[in-house]
Amino acid sequence: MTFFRTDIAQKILGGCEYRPVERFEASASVNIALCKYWGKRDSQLNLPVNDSLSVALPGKGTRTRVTRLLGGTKDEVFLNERLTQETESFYRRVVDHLDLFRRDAGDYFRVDTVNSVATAAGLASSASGFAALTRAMAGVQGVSLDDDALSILARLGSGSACRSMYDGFVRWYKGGREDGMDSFAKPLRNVWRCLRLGVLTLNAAVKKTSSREGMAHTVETASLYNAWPLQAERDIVALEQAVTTQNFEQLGATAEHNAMAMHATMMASWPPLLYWVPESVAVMQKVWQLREDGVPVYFTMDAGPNVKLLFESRVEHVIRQVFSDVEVIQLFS
Ligand code: 2P0
Repeated sequence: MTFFRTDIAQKILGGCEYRPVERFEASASVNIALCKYWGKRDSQLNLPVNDSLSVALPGKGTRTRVTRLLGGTKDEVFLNERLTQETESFYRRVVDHLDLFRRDAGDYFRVDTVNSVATAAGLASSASGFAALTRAMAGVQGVSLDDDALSILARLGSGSACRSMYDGFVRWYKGGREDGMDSFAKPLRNVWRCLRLGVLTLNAAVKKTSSREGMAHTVETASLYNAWPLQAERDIVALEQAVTTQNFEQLGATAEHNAMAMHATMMASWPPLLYWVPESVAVMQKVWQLREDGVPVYFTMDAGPNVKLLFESRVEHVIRQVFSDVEVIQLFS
């Protein structure tokens, strides 16, 4: 049976009581996956092929305010204070998400969304964006939903958004049901105070191939893709164990290996897909040299050219010396 996004929204919201308010504001943090989501078993519902595990970046993300437009004739969507046009894919995706929550066809909204990270530069602004929008829409419609339901609704906007419903370490369970009602994220609750993530923004331009297109292309054309879910399965076990035992080497090595395997899979598609720029490779080589020199630092990379470093506070001074423009984020306060 084929399910549409609206069917799932109906399943979740159908029985809810609505207590609409005029305006609601919500925020959500960006998340960086240590075991990546790459490939869907259902592209309509954003159901993944594999489980993934991420960590949230506190203070980096999206703040979204939704205001009910009285007597409006269409939705208005502002991104970083700019009114987006109906022809833009950003506008379309936001309006499609509003449709999930709209009770009457005449319900229109103004959405003001502000990102504190570069949009579409591989820093996962769509994850925090759809997580914040989901919270704001549930708020403005006055529906009370449990955490799993909110995570599912966020996933319908963008897969990785289901992980941005929580802070800290988060695991997205792929689920097995066709309707995806068992595919949502759960927080791990472990705290790792000395863990740091360093963001190296090498190129903040909008990427040519979106993650959505990139993962579909990889699944369709890369014969190496068959190996990916097996690697992800192994990595997620190792990562959960590393988080529980606070084994940094295990966490870093598993995350870096996972990112490299994802990128190798993309490169094996045809036409090839490569998100790196020469500077990305230069950073990787510096990281490998640092490790040879005895500095425990690892990296991960998403669907973009920017590199994120993983290290602990005791080597922060070395990392800042080697990468003078690194932005260091304390993951747990
Ligand atoms: C991740 N990425 O796990 C992986 C690693 C990018 C590389 O999740 O089509 O924007 O909206 O479900 O969530 C980016 O994919 O894709 C992503 P859709 P999404 O963080």
